[in-house]
Amino acid sequence: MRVPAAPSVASIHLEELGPQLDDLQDEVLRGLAKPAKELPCKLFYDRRGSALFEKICTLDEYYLTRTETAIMEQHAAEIAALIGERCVLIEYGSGSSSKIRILLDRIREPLYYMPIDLAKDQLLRSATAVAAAYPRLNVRPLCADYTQPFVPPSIAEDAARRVAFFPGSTIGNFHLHEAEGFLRQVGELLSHEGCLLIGVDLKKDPRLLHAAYNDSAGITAEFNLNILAHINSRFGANFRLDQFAHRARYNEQLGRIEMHLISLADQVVRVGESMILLKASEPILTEVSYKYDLDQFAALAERAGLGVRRVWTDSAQLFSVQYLVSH
Ligand code: AVI
Repeated sequence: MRVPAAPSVASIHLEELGPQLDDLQDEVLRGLAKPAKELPCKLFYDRRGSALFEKICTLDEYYLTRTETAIMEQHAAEIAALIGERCVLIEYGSGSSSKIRILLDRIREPLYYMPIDLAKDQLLRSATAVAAAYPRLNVRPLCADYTQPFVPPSIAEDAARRVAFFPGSTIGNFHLHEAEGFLRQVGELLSHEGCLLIGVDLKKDPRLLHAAYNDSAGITAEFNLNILAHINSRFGANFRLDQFAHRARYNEQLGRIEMHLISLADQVVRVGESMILLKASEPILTEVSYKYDLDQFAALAERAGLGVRRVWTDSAQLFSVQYLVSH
C-alpha cells in the first residue's frame, strides 16, 4: 500500500483558480442593475467577514453550527465506516476547516485533503493548521469560486474514493436551481464510488429562524453590513455603511431566510465607474438561506443524480447531516 510522503507545513502550496477581480465586479454591477437589487453572498467573506461569521457560529441563537457538530460527533464512527479508508476529502467552502477534523480524527488513512474557498487568507491559515495537526495528510488548498463551474486539479488518482464534504448548510445559500446544478457538478467530480457528506438545515418554527438571523448582539447585522465595506475596498466603491440597515425575514412560502440591506435614504453610490441610485427603503438582497424538509432535499438530490443513503438528525430535528452517493 502506498503511503503518501508527509508534507512539511512550510511546503503548503495554495493553488488559485480565479475568479478575476473584473468578473467579480461585473457580478456586483449586474446584481445592482436588477429591478430588485442583489449582491453575491460570497462577498461576505473578506478577512473581517470571515471573523464575524466565526463569531456568529458561536452565538446561542445560531443553532446550526453546534447542532451539526454534535450530530457529526455522535455519529463519527458510523460516518467514518461508510467513508472507508484511503480517501481524498474535498471540502467546499472550508472556512476555518474545523468540522473536517471530526472526520480526520476517525477516518482510516485519509490520503489527501483539498479545502476549497474563495477567502484566500483564511484558506491558507486553516490549511496550514490542518497540515500541522495531521502531518501524514497531504493538504492541497484550492482558492476558487466553487459556486461557478470549475475543473479542480487532478489529485490522488491512487485514492480509494473521493469524498466531498459540504457542511454548515451552505447549500441553503444557493437558489433552488443553482443548488441542483451545484450538486450535479459535485456528483460528476465524485465519479463512481464517491460520496457527499452534506449539512442541510431543516424547516422549523420561524421564531427560531428569526432569532438565528437577528441575534441580540447584532453580529449578523455587522456581518451583513460588512459586505458593503468589502465592496468599497475591493472595487473602489463608496457605500456609507451608516446609510443601510440589516433586515432578515423568513419567507414561509419559499422556505427561506431572506437577508437584505435596506437603504435609509435616497442616495447615489459609486461602484467602479458606475453610479447606482438607491431610493429610501429600497432593499438589496444579500443572501438567501433555504431550509429544507427531508423529502424535498432527497428529491432535489435525485434530480441532480445523487441518492440519499443515510440521514442523521438531532432529536429536535433542527438540522441534518446526510450521506449521498452518485448514481
Ligand atoms: C454560510 N451560511 C450557511 C450561513 C447561513 O446560515 O445561511 C451564513 C449566514 N448568514 C447569516 N448568518 C449566517
